[in-house]
Formats: sequence, structure tokens, C-alpha cells
Amino acid sequence: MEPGGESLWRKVGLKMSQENLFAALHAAFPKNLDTVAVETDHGLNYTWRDLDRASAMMANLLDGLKLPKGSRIAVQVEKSVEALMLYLATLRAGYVFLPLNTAYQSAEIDYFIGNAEPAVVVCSNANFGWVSKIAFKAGTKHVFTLNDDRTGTLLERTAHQSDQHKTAVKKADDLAAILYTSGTTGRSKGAMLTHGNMLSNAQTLKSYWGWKKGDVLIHALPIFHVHGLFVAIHGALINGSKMIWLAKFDPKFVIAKMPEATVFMGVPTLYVRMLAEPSLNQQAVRNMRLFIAGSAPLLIETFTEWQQRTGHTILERYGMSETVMLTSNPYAADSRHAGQSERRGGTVGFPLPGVKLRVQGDDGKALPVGEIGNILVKGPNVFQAYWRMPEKTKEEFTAEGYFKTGDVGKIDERGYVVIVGRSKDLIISGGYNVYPAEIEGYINEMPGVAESALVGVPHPDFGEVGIAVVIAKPGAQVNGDHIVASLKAQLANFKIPKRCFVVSELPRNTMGKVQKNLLRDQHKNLFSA
Ligand code: MCA
Ligand code: AMP
Repeated sequence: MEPGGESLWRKVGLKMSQENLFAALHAAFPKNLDTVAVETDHGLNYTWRDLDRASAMMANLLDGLKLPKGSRIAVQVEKSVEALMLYLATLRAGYVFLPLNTAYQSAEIDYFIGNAEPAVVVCSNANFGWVSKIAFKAGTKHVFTLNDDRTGTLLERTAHQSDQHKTAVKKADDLAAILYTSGTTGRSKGAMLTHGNMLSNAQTLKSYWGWKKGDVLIHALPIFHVHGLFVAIHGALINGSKMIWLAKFDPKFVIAKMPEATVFMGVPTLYVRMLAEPSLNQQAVRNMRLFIAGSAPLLIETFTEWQQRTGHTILERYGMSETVMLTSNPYAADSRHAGQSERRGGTVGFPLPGVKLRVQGDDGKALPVGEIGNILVKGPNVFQAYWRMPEKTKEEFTAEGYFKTGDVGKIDERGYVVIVGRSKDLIISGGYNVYPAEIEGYINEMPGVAESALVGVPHPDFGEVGIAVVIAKPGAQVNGDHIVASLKAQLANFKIPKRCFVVSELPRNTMGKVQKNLLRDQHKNLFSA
């Protein structure tokens, strides 16, 4: 455990023998368990007692399956409070949670399940046919269903369980979750996050963002990525705060609910969409305390327009699946930085307390203030390893234990971190990551295609979207619309290029490598408003 880790558990009144993240979250539940913990957009209220009992019952179900230690529980289900309970139950029983984007189709799920070899898979009833086939082929023994209308075999089986459960004893270094991500080319890598990674980050954010009694969070993000699952849920639970829970982001609904809430978290697209609503005004946000943005760069126009319309300054922060949160603009005066409290647009703020962040050149030497280089990080929040990829893990860490983020940026004269780009070939579209190499691989397999390049171009709604540029084999007829249609049948919808151009040649440098920057430049105004 990193220095300082011990005090994390003491802070929440736990003994060092128990370092299970669930135990810390549970310890923060309000004294009166009959108050509302989650209010849904369907008007349902779940109390803290409901969360406690249902997660105990699900944990008992998992215990009863007699799974091997460290078993992965892979979950691809629509957002629901029961899905949240399943996450808590997995921690509580001491297993490893593996969330999967609901947009993933069979080829993607086949890879994740084949790679992670989960002991349990939970999917929706609608997908049971193909998901269970993949799971059983990979050796998974148990496949349950869980739907977003409180039905499914998981709940049927849970109903017979006791609502008392003794939380599994875990050490801070024990694995709690695997999140699939991909920093460079190649197949997705499973980032292994421990109980300690997540609790240290949740505790830091609780204090850095000034969470206080009575805070209410509007939860409008999906719960299969770090932002919605860890930053938002842990933030509310560790503060004993109620969540207003939306199955799907709806700007009108969020704005209408703001008078009952104090905190909102979103990717930039959510802010762009709320700004398009006439109902967003100072009256609507009168009780709000904090708006947080992250997962993708927040445009300065969005930052400024939000300030003008609402009188609130969005707090932008920066993180990764491998690290949870790394930096944040200050909520209040930061004593480590001469008491600066300004939230500066276009920056991601200061390294969080406990996080060390370095900017260095390709030669590995630290760069002076203001110079642009590679961002590296170290801290109790940084993941353990990539699942079953020791070589990749080794490549991504320096000898001193710094993790190479693949992001490029600088630290300004006031200590604020500015991200200016990425050394990894990655497109972030509406907060979802798209890896060009993966999409290009699919396109290159199509009949008549000689080569392809996927690049990200600015988009008014999603911030950035992928477009494909393709060259055909000599004599072959290739159609861009057909390529898009064929990709749609195979891949998650957010990965589909918004346009596909067939051209006679791709721009190359003297080494023959495709110059993606030129393609980006050529198409940069494709979606301008
Ligand atoms: C939907 N579509 C998209 C995206 N989402 N296209 C590109 N990028 C996207 N993100 C397309 C669909 O393919 C579909 O196209 C059409 O838009 C409508 O789909 P629908 O599902 O109805 O879209 P939506 O409900 O309007 O979704 C937009 C969204 C969603 C709400 C912005 O993308 C979203 O929830 N994004 C948040 C992602 C997130 O939580 N990221 C955090 C990652 P067609 O009609 O052609 O089929 S965690 C992370 O990054 C780190 C660690 C961090 O720092 O937080
Ligand atoms: P993920 O693979 O989902 O973990 O995405 C992590 C990546 O999202 C980071 O490496 C950054 O490139 C990007 N990211 C997250 N937050 C921000 C932000 N506030 N500004 C710019 N990029 C961000």
C-alpha cells in the first residue's frame, strides 16, 4: 500500500483488517437507513436500507455459487438501481466487477469475455441468446439476466437469499474491478483497479470537491465507465448523499430537477446539450453548488457560455480508466498553490492531493514550466497492472513507477495542468473512446479495400467524431455508405465513423506513413455549425 493509505480506512472508522471499498462506502450510509438514497426518473424511491438489504442478498447469491477467489463478474446491462446494487454486491462479496458498455456487439463481447474469463455473466433478457452462447463457450458457469424493469433471473434468484451479509475481508491491494481500455494500438487492455485505488480517490475527491451534508447528485451518466460508476457513485455514497438517477441523459429532465439537487457531473456533450435548452437559466440552478466536467476536453466556448447563462463556473477535471481521477480545478482555495481558487477554463487544474504528475520530453527528462511534453503520473489511485498483459504493463510504467498516460500537455506558471493533445491514437467522441486501429482493422478486411485511415474531426455535439478515409484496391468498386452500414452490423454504435470517403490516395510522409494530421486538417470543417 502507498504511504498514507492506512489513514484512509481509519478516516472512515474501519479497522486495518478490513480494507474492502464496500465497507468504507457502507460506513458512510446515513444513520437513518429509511431515508431516500436513490430517486429514479420513473418516480421510484430506494432507501439506504434497500441498498443495504439488496446488495446483501445479491452478495449471498454470489457466495452461494462457490466461485473461485478473484472471480470476475461481467455485467452488460442497461442502467438501473438494481445494476448499482449488483456492483455493490460484487464488492461486498469480494469479487471483481467487470462492467461492459451496452453498445458492444458480439465481436466485442466475445473478446472481453474470452480475455477476462468471468465466472458469472449478467446480461439483459434481450441479449441472453448470443451473450450466453459466448459465455458458455468461454467456460463461464453462470449466466443471469437483469433488465431495467426490475425483472430477470438474477433478481428471481436473489429473492430467496438472506438480507444479512458479512462483508468479505479485503486488503487495499486486492482487485476490485477491471475496466477495459486501450491506450495505444492493439486489443483492449483490462485495467486492474484495487479497493485501495478507488477508496483513496473517493476520499480525496470528497474533500477536494467540498462534498457536504445535504448534497444531492444528479446522476445522468452510464454506469459502465469510470466517470459514472466510480467518480459519481462513490462520490455520492461516501458522502451519504442522495442521487437523482436518470436511466438516460435527458437535458430537459436534468434542468427541471436541478432545484432539488446540488451537484452535477457530465461529459462536455451533456453541457452542450443543456445549453441548447431555453429552460437553463439562473433560476433553474439556484440551489446547485457544483458542476463538474471531464472525460474529454471542455471547449472554452462551452465553459464561458455556461458561466454567462448560469453564473456557475464549471470545474473541469482529468482522469483515466487506469487511474480514476488525476487532476482537478480547485473547488475552494488550494493551500498547496498559494491559495488559488480560480477554476480556469481550458485547464484541468492541479494534480489531486497525493498524485504526482510530471511532464517530460521523449528523452525522459523533466521539462520546465510551460513546455509541452508527455504526462506521467504516480499515486495511490494508479492501477496495478493490465489484466494478463505483464509486458504491456511494464512498457507503460517507468523504472520509478510513473505511469505513461499517453496524454500530452504542460504545467502553466500557476501550476495548472493543460492537456494539449494525445500521443496515443485515440478519438474521444461524446466521452466515449474510439481506437482508430480497431475500426481501420474492420474496414481493411472488407472486400475491395486496400487501406483506410480513421481520424477525429471537431463536432458541435460530440466534441470530436471519427471519419474514415479509404482507398480501394486497383479495379475494385468501394462505396463509403456500404462500409458504414457494414461496420454498424459489427461494432458499438459510437464507434461508427460519421462519414466515409473513398479517395484515390492517402497523404504520406517520406517513410510512407499516413499523415493523419493532414486528413484531420482537410476535414476539420465538415461538421462546423
Ligand atoms: C451516441 N452516438 C454517438 C455517441 N453516443 N456517436 C458518437 N459518440 C458518442 N458518444 C450516436 C449513436 O451511434 C446513434 O447514432 C446516435 O448517436 C443516437 O444514439 P443514442 O444512444 O440515442 O445517443 P444519446 O443517448 O444521445 O447519447 C449521447 C451521450 C452518450 C448521452 C452523450 O454518448 C453518453 O452518455 N456519453 C457519456 C460517455 C461517458 O460516460 N464517458 C465516460 C468515460 P445512429 O443514430 O447513427 O445509430 S470514463 C472516462 O473517460 C475517464 C476515465 C474520465 O476522465 O472520466
Ligand atoms: P479512458 O480511456 O476512458 O480512461 O479515457 C481517458 C482519457 O480521456 C485520458 O487519457 C484523456 O485523454 C481523456 N480525458 C479525460 N478527462 C479529460 C479532460 N478533462 N480533458 C481532456 N482529456 C480528458
